Amino acid sequence: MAKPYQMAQQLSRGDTLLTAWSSLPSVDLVDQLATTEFDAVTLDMQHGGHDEKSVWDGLLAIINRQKCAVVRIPVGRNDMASRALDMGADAIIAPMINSAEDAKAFADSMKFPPLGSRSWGAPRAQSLRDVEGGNAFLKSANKDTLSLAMIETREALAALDDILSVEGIDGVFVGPSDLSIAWTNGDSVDPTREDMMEAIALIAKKAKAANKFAGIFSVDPSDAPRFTQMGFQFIALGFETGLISAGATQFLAAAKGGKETKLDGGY
Ligand code: 3PY
Ligand code: MG
Repeated sequence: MAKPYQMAQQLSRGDTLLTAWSSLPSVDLVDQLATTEFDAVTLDMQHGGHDEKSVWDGLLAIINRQKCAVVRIPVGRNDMASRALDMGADAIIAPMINSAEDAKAFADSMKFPPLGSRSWGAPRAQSLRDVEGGNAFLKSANKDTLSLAMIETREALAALDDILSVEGIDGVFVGPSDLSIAWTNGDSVDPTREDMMEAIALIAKKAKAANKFAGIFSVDPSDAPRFTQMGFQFIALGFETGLISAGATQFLAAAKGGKETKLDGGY
């Protein structure tokens, strides 16, 4: 079943989208994530186990469930950014974008001419997105699909204005774990550090001023409302392992009589 591109429109009208983060390259798990109330599923090729085949299969599953489909590519793999768009993704997250040059190279692979040099050939995306004819696809693809540049180093913070001014970059996505390592000069990884929050809020503020979107990985899900307040509209919440163990903890607590919540085991 097809699903038209909608993510860009949803963000433009001010919606907040919560995404599950898929690390395990199993199409059944991806499909399960897409059946939950998450608005999107993000397939992680940087640190997760996803490869081209699991992204190909996973995107189909997510789109069939009428959810937004996002891929995080490995560092510098702009060829994979174009390929994941050809496979049907709504948005691509590129890690470690540390300069305007990094941002330009990423944007170039994401957008058709004259904005970039994305190469033509997306019959699968066209069919999954129900776009009639190549010219209609060509006309709308650059605005329908989103390039999100990760801000997660001191260099990226210093170059933020330049990164945001690159045409073809639709938004930024904060990686708080790497940012915390940079923040502490390699001393610790602590993505929820209070002393980074002002800098993180400034990223969302600058993105908005530049008319671009802001997203973030919210390692502690209870921080999500705070990030929304700051202006982040695309918030990643967690991977399968965390979701499975949180679910197991809740089920076991209920089984041991500790919870009144009615849980459904799916049978
Ligand atoms: C980070 O926090 O560094 C990330 O890349 C989030 O996935
Ligand atoms: Mg990172």
